[in-house]
Amino acid sequence: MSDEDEIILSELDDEELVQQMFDDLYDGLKEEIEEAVNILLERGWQPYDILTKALVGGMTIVGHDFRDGILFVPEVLLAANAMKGGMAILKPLLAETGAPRVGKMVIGTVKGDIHDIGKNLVGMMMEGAGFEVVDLGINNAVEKYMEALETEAPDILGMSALLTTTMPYMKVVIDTMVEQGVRDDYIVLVGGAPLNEEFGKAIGADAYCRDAAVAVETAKEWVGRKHNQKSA
Ligand code: B1M
Repeated sequence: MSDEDEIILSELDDEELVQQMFDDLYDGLKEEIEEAVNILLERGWQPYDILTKALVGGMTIVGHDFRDGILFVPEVLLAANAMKGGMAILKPLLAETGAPRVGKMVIGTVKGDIHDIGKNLVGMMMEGAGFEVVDLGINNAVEKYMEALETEAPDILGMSALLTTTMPYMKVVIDTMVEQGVRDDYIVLVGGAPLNEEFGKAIGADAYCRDAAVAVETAKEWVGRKHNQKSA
């Protein structure tokens, strides 16, 4: 196919379209990603499947090439921007489950870290599962978390970190909660690509969540436990 041959997204079958989305995400083509998301929705795809199979799938490829020095920060930013365009379409649909309010979570990326795609995804999925979510954004110092815990009184504190250099900051927050005598008032969940279960335990979090779906399941389980304790 020559460069001038334009690809008509709506003429591709599902598999070709998802492949094309991987390419478009890689190239940071936000409008194309938005169009493709809408096409898949029209074809009856579940929002969650579009998110995980097409968008997260595409971002994984970007991640590998970023790691291997094939892509650089400006390209990855464009890819992230395209992904956010697709996520913005899916967000209200994921939240539309009409689930009863099951709890409240404050979530933010830790100090020194500006990665927010994973955190946003967790927030969206939590909202979709009926949680109220207060998003503190990126680069949060301990004071910001402590203030939010006091003013928002959530059930859960969620922290995200994508860098090996920023993940230790989660311990700073948890240690401060302990010092101020409020650690046990909240469920603390942590996540982000470089973390693992062992790290979660070592810093004193209640649980490490591998992905957004696990975050929702873990949050439900812990909030259920907390309510049972209160009523016992
Ligand atoms: Co960054 N970056 N980045 N980056 N970036 C990584 C993380 C990296 C692994 C890439 C690599 O080298 N392979 C690497 C870290 C290496 C390390 O620390 N060991 C890296 C680096 C080095 C950097 C910079 C230092 C690069 C530089 O400047 N030289 C710089 C740091 C800036 C800073 O934060 N101070 C940087 C910058 C950037 C961009 C700005 C270009 C961009 C961020 C855009 C944005 O977020 N708005 C970016 C991106 C996009 C990435 C990769 C490619 C993709 C991250 C992502 O969005 N993944 C990433 C490579 C990778 O992870 N494969 C990389 C998709 C997302 C859905 O997954 O975030 O893991 P994830 O979230 C998952 C789970 O982890 C979990 O659920 C989510 C959904 O399933 N989860 C939680 C996450 N948070 C949770 C919180 C919870 C629960 C679950 O709370 C309850």
